[in-house]
Amino acid sequence: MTTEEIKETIKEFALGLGVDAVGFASTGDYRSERSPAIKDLLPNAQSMVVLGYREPDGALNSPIARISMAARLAVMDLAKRNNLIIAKFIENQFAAEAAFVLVSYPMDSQKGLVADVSLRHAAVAAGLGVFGRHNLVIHPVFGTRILFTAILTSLQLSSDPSIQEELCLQCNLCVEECPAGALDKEGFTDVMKCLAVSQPYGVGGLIRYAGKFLGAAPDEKKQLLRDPLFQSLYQASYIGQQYECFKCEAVCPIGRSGKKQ
Ligand code: B12
Repeated sequence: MTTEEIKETIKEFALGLGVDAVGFASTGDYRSERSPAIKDLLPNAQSMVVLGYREPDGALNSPIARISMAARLAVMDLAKRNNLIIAKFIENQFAAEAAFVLVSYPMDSQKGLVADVSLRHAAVAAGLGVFGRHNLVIHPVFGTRILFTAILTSLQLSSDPSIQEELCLQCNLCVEECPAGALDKEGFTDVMKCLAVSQPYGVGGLIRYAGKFLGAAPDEKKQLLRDPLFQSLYQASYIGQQYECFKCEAVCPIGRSGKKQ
């Protein structure tokens, strides 16, 4: 089989599992300054298969973050399962090694908010999109409403052609509608501002709650455990109900309607 045939075989297999977009990148074309080297993650890695999953319009158009989060959790589940199936397919069919990263977690706590693989840079390298004003990757069909995972493999596969067009409309809606004001400076997301609004029940919220709880009198402690805030923290850590904001994805007009496939 030629490498193009191998790519086509993997792509067809992945699309059959509910993946919406598939691209390939040679590790040499993946450039993410702050991320670890791919060789540190899988010494024999030569390329990566980048998988894109569209998030449903309805989920992102809902004013209730919980509804958006329901679709996010489903994408995360599907993507996790598919990563394993596709990695084993690659190993079995082509006698190669394959390992993968998930949508968000696990992450190295020592590195702060830098993941093992920057999936936006991987998607760009695999010809699946370009960065927009919101610092998210815009896919030509699905717009910003797409999430990525990646499978690293020892297969030597060439990169798909990169997208040359500017897909961002520079409409500035993402900047104007960001409730945290986290996108004011071009090419930079103010992470702390974004986190405060998008993940109020994340580790920061948990630390604040724990501090309050530890300093409380016994009666107050009972009340604090019945507080809806405790329920939200519990849901965030237990079922991964993390995000309370999807605004920069939701307001982006690209890929919002029309035929998807
Ligand atoms: C940690 C993390 C965050 C952190 C920090 C973000 C950050 N600065 O990187 C927080 C919590 C703030 C966050 C927020 C969000 N995230 Co997030 N996040 C991640 C995660 C897990 C790791 C990212 C990472 O390693 N960053 C560190 C390094 C790589 O970033 P960096 O080099 O500093 O690059 C930054 C800038 O320099 C700039 N940049 C870099 N190169 C270039 C090039 C150009 C041309 C431009 C214009 C900008 C630019 O963009 C980056 C953002 O600040 C990824 C998943 C993954 N494994 O990649 C998801 C991921 C980036 N998040 C995603 C999403 C959707 C979100 C949110 C919308 C929240 C939500 N509800 O889902 C917001 C969007 C915020 C925004 N508009 O920037 C998606 C993006 C999908 C897409 N289509 O692009 C990802 C890829 C998850 C996924 N698997 O699909 N996220």
